[in-house]
Amino acid sequence: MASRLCLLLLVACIAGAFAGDVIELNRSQREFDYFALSLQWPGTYCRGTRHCCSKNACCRGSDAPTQFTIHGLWPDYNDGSWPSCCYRSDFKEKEISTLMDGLEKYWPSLSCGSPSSCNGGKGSFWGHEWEKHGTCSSPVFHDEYNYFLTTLNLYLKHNVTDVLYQAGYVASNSEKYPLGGIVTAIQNAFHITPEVVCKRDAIDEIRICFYKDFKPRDCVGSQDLTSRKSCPKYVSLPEYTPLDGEAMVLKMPTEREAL
Ligand code: U2P
Repeated sequence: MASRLCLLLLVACIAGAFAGDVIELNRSQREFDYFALSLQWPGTYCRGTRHCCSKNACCRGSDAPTQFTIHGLWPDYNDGSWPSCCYRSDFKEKEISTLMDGLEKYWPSLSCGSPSSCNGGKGSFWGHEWEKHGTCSSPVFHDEYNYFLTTLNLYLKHNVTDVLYQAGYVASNSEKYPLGGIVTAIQNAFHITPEVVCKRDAIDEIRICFYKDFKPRDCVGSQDLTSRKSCPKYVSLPEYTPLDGEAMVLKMPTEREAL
């Protein structure tokens, strides 16, 4: 009787795994504590663009993004670490096909690279974010659609670019702004302290954080201005000048290369 029960359970588990395409990857990771919505500044990121390809939003010429775009919604721990690749759930772009317009606009890849997926392959930026971070957002999210939809809504509700703009912090290749002023503008708008990440003196990312019910909260890396790892006291928000048309055409993969 007992062995029959064991067999039934095993069959049920295998059937479940194949039906949902979900296989437990790393059971040892405990439930996360909070979410960080990580936003990247295209002006800083795109300056590193040396060649172009169709998936890189830095290469959209005059349509290249000029606002913070989404890097990811990351489940994090209060000790500054984070879980990753929590179970196997291979990214399926068709599950989020109805969100494509918003994703292309607000959550584009800013590179031509193919980031690694959790099972060792290479994939899209969205696939990387879902598999590495989205799978660790349980029990809040269990599927791609809700993870991406909620992230887009959170982003649209917390317009960091506009908050900085209203405070006079606009993209510029000549101005330097006090880091404290940028942090204060965000504190005033959302009543929380963000985390700011820089590449040399240029703002690279701003992260705003949320409890599991999406009420805003301080980020863990935000407590002490002087320990804000990578940023100096005065920072820039660089403008990005898209590569010229010739550079783009020359470096675009041919149809054959793209196959
Ligand atoms: O900061 C460098 C990379 O580390 C990952 N990261 C950082 C902070 C955090 O709270 N969670 C997290 O995952 C990011 O990796 P990615 O998602 O890009 O693979 C971040 O880029």
